[in-house]
Amino acid sequence: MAVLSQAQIDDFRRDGYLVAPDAVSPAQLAALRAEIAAWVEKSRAHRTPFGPPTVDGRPRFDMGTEHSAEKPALRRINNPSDISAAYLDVMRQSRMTDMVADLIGPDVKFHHCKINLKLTGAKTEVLYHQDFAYTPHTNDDIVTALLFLDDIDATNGALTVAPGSHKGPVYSLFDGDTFTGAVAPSVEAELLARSVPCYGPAGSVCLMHTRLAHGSTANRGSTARGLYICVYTAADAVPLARNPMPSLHEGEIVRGKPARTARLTQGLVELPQQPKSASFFTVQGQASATSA
Ligand SMILES: O=C(O)CCC(=O)C(=O)O
Repeated sequence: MAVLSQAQIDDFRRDGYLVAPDAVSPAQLAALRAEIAAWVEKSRAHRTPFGPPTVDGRPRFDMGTEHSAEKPALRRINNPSDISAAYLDVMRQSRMTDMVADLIGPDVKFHHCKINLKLTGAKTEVLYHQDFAYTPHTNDDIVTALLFLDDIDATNGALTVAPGSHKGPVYSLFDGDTFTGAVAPSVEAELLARSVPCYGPAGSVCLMHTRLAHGSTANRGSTARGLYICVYTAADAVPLARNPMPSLHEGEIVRGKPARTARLTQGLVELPQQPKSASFFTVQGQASATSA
């Protein structure tokens, strides 16, 4: 049964994104937020990124350099659906998943997920990029669903997006031979000039086309900003690069059935470099906490 209206689907196709309210039930939202609170508490005992490790052996929890026991700066949890029943449930079984199926279904496959947290005082920012350049596939029927774990407004580091950029080029994330994980500064300036912010109450979701250019600034407000970010693809979109964040549930069909064929879109894609660190923030030049 369709959850999104035709007008919302048309908006997504035109703009490359859509913000919709009530993507999870109040009980689901409360369970997600309770996990976050517990993980933030746990991070106080750690000086450097920590486990339980991800499928490929990297730390699951990453903190910014400003992290301390008194003022935690936990900024990333990799594939929370691998370690939390609440996050797994929302990934598989929520209005958010139904909305994604309305956009790229009926057959939908899970790729990976993560939480990006900006606690108050956190310096974390996200430089402009398109997700497709990190996760190229045989076609671009791919949606990044960014679920708001907190109320997001003009003060706390909202996501900003460049409407319509999903119909333009896929920008390089390289500076010469160096993988920077971000578009060139001149491209970012041009994208920022035509960007709009995505605000909304906790429980809303921003559904973003994989080629939409986006980023976000640091949290300068007095409330935390958390996003639960799930990447879903059409079942017949097949990865052209190793998953930057492999998950126990990678490839799981969350709606419909598996594909027998891969659908190919013509074109050239630049292949990303795979991160070795706990999160892409380090690739974008923002070091993790150290014990020094
Ligand atoms: O955390 C954010 O503001 C943006 C997240 C994002 O761009 C990403 O993880 O690809």
